[in-house]
Amino acid sequence: MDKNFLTRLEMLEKAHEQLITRTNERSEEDNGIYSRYKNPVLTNRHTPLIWRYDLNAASNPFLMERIGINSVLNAGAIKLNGKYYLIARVEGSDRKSFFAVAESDNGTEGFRFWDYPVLMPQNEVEDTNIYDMRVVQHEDGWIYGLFCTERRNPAALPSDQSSAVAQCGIARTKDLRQWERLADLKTPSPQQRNVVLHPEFVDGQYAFYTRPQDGFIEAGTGGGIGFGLSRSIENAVIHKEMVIDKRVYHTVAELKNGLGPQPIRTDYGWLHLAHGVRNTAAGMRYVLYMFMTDLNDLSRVIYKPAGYFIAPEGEERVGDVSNVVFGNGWVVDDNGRVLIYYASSDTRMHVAESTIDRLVDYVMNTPADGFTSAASVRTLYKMIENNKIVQQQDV
Ligand code: M1P
Repeated sequence: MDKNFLTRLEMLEKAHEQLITRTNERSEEDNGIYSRYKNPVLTNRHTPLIWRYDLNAASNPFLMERIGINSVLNAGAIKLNGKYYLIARVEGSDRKSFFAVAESDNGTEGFRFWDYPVLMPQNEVEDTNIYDMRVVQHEDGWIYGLFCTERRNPAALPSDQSSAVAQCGIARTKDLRQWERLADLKTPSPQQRNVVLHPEFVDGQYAFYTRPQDGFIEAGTGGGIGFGLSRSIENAVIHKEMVIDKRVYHTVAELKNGLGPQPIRTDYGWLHLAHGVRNTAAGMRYVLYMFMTDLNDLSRVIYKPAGYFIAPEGEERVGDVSNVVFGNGWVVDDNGRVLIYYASSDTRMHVAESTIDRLVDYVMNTPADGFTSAASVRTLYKMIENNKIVQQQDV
């Protein structure tokens, strides 16, 4: 075998191994609510060399990358038998996304992709693109993956090659390796994205969080985080969809929003992580926010802090679609630690760490949005006045 080929192969393997095995530290800057980890947990360079390079010196003498991977983003997350799994959206340089499982022992570093990505079974109408899986361990015993399936709009004129229809695809598995594809979710809305399955039955039915939308990009008259029930999961149909967290003018979610991962049950209510989108002169800005719903009435929001929980910071601000953070996976450990996985700028995956106690405190005790500048200043006044009293008591 050619010496240059071998030298290059060794160099590639060494660099790849170094990237995967590097340690990840928690950042010292923290707001008391969560701490970010310094390094991304997954990037396009974490994908296996055997996906990207033909390692045969005869057919690839220059050891070129034959299949480009553009980005690794918007991963669902689950902990099984003590291991942490990210079911990432991997996007090739051909713009097609697919799912691939990466595994870690501690959830903050060492994520390694399995050799084969998920070969998602197809329904009668093939998906053109699939992305953003929410992984839910349901009380019925299955692990479900709900994801966006996108196809070209059949009504689009030949001159329009970007108009698409987004719907919710559903698949289930026991081991993250073999997936059984079920029928796409049917709802009253023309399009759906960001659909999440609730982990428990509600009134004996499967409960879904939805994001109704009129068009592919714009929520239109739709939008808001919806909620609906279906008797069946094999042929899931929601007849009645109600919006439980709507879009509101001049908030972080005025343009659109969508639920992130499956909610977490706490003693006080269900904790939710979602993304909110606003428009700016520089394009859309995606941030993460949180809220809590009632334990008995899932459609009732009982706490919602004003503003964002995580916004793009530093290097996170720049990427394929800049000024975006998007989170659709989190994991709760037995000791109450919560690992929040989020993607930045549609390019790479990060992790932040918190606890159930901190998140509950944040959601229940952070002031709610007053929807005007004056209301925000009144909230500030209350904080300042209370702090003056505390400071006087301390003297
Ligand atoms: O580019 C930002 C995000 O845009 C879409 O999210 P939403 O449907 O809420 O607008 C999705 O394509 C998502 O994958 C992407 O990260």
